[in-house]
Amino acid sequence: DRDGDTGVGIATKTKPKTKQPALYKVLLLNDDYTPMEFVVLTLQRFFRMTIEDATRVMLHVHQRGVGICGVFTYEIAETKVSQVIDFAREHNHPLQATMEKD
Ligand code: TYC
Repeated sequence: DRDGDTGVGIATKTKPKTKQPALYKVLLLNDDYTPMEFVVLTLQRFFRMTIEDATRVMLHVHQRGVGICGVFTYEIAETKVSQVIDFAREHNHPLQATMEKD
């Protein structure tokens, strides 16, 4: 690009900047104490799952140790992790969640 007709050029290159945001999986972790029913309720409340999907995810985590609740942008994923951990703590359950890049 050029600056008028002084012959002096100023770089004004613009970039089409529509990058996809990085995505993060929210993971639920198994433990020996949190009641299955509470895990199902948590998945329904914060991940808008049906009771069927929530039960499927809960049983997967119970059997395999870890499972995916959903995939979100960074800030949303962080919020979901906090909501799960805070909700569990309020009810004195050790349920834990974490996030990792997709
Ligand atoms: N393992 C727990 C129990 O037997 C149930 C459970 C499932 C806990 C999933 C946490 O993320 C979890 N009561």
